[in-house]
Amino acid sequence: MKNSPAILIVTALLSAQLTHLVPCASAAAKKSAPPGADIARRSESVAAHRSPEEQAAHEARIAWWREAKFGLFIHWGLYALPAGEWKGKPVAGIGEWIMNRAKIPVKEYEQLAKQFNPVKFNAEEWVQMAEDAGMKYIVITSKHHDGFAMFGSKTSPYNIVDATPFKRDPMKELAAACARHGIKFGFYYSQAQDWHEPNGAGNTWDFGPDNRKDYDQYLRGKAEPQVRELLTGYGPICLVWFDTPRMMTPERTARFAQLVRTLQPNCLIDGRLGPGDGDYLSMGDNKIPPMVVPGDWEVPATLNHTWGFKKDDTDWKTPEDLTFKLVDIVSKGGNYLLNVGPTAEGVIPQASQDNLRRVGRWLKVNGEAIYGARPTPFGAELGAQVDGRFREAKDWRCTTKPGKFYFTLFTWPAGSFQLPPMKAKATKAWFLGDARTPLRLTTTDGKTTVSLPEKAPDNIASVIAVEIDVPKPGKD
Ligand code: H79
Repeated sequence: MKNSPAILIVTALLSAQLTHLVPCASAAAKKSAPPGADIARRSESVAAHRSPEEQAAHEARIAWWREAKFGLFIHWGLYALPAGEWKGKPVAGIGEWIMNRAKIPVKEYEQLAKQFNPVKFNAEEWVQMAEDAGMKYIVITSKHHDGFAMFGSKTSPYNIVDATPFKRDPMKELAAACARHGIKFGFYYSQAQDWHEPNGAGNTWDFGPDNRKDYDQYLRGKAEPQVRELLTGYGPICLVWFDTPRMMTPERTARFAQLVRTLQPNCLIDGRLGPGDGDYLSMGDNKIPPMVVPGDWEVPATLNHTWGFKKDDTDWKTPEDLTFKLVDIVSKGGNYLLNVGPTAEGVIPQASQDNLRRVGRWLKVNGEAIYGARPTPFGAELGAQVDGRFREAKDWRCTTKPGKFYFTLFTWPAGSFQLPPMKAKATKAWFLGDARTPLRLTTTDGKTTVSLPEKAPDNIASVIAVEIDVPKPGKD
């Protein structure tokens, strides 16, 4: 099937908008190149420009993140009030884009602030849920493209403390709750698009085309001062998650990077600030690469089809699917940042909570295969080229730690599991959660199999831990 001109134009616009920071998914599926090769190149180029000093600083601040693997993304803002519907009509697309999709004038959209009163918001409950889900960091929208600050800001009165009946600063409460739970706390901040500001990027319906705006006036007058506020008023911030770097030149990018590096040297910068200076590569939204990707990278993803709450979107990914995606991403070397969209009352939809907690219960038993784990040394289990197209395989995934392999089985084999060909010798095997019961290992003709019971011990996926004896060079 050929792509329609409309789709091609949208694709071109999106890839232009996310210039070299977010890999283009369609390129990964191109016929001749090995799958994932272009993404691997982009990932390596993130680190390429760093000086040795910068590289050392980067290594120090990203160490926790490499262990963490699994984080909670929260999209919360005024858009939770219309929740995907404007003037009685559903508005297609992601919920937090409603102002743009329905071309709502600033004067009208602003009125939402007067009704925003999330009395059911409870920071402790949100952070407890993240902990129950096995997530190690939280990233929340401090300001999305609509320009509304969800924190008390001295820079602009268009913020939750000054413009709503709620009057509280939920970011202060979340920062405190995260500190109590030992969960890292970070901010999403839309640095480029700001549909509330005459000189911010994106609002062409009120303010005309972006190329006629005084963009630096907006950056210096609002975005940079607000990022400063976020990095000085909320304790240690683990990460600032910038997005959609429209019109972000290297000079503008460097201004934000310098602000972050000066105020909080341990704070990470995601891969969407602008050209250069990110600590890791951000994959496209919901885009899981087909192969192992070297370097540091993250997949930001939704539980349904929207980031901000939409009342009609109840198409939830199952706990089984979420667990597969988590293991899949970790086995390819990445982190998974998984989103919830709380309601305007301040409640995380029950289905999101239930599904995330189910993943958390799986992690309680099997987390050893995830936290701090390195990617698969094999790769054949991920899939293969069939008729010039990459066909994904989903039977099992492998993650590793020094001296150990973890095989997570999503399809239960009859009788035994054959280990992939390896130089190392497998010396011991057991199920995570049952380390005291050894599984029998048999080697014939150089092939090692693990004997399995008839029934899988875990309803979602069982993990076989295998201890290996790596041949030391120069011995035997
Ligand atoms: O914050 C979430 C999204 O709002 C943000 N990134 C994640 C983490 C994001 N900003 N832009 N995009 C994602 C790409 C946007 C694409 C679309 Fe559209 C928005 C497709 C449909 C609505 C723009 C407007 C392109 C077509 C119509």
